[in-house]
Amino acid sequence: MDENTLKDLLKATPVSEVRYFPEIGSTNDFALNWLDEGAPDFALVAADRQTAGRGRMQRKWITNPGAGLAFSLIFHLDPEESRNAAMMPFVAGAGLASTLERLFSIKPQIKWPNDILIEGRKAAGILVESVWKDGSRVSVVIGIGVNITPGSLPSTEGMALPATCIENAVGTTVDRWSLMADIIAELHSWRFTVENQLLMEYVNDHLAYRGEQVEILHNFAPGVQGKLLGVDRSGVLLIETLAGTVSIDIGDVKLRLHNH
Ligand code: BT5
Repeated sequence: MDENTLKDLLKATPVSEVRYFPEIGSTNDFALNWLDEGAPDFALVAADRQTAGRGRMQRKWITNPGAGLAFSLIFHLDPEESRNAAMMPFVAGAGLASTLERLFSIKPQIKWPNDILIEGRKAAGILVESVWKDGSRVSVVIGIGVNITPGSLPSTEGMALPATCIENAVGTTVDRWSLMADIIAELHSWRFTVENQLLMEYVNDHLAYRGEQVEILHNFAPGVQGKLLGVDRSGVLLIETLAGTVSIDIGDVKLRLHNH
């Protein structure tokens, strides 16, 4: 892949500008710097390989060369989007899940707040980072990593969830760059649903562990346990506990199935 070919491939999408790198530290880091230097709305940074790919809370995201997708989209937020910025991980999650659902007739799951699972295995991760000005969020960088070929799978050491890749999950070869163009186009349409019911309904319909007993860990300490009810319109997770319904904010929390 090279930048001009990628630009051609993305012509039919609303992407405004493209930066492509055969190798980069992290596409999110580049996008955050580019924002500082005036990157336009819906600009894209993509790479074949990341050497310092990031997850949430200082975790690492592995992007092996020739095997996956690693890209970041820049959104300048209007006031309505700024108010609903907590929904941005779900805009990305819905964009990913609905594209995979349409192209491959599978039903991916959105694991709150930022993973895409196929049959319980992690196929993609999302990292949304915000830029604030005068107390409000003015832009976000939406980073997306997707495992495409078996070569994208990281070693299992220290993994919280088993991983999978799209090719193993659907049983065919996949053209990763045209898949990226499809995901971007779909994500763009979900962007306009941040304030309506549609996005929340889609997320709840695809929510992993819904109705199951889960545990929320805060800074790895045992925390809230209960039945996962769903996500509300502000992106908050609702858990039914013995003491009533508890709302969980994105923050530094981790969701896992409760195995007792
Ligand atoms: C995420 O974090 O899942 C968000 C990943 C976002 C990656 C994209 S790639 C483009 C952009 N640029 C970046 O630098 N980042 C974004 P989290 O929920 O914290 O999960 C991280 C955990 O997922 C790690 O601790 C591993 O256990 C696991 N992991 C790492 N690489 C993986 C992979 N390729 N496939 C499946 N699991 C992986």
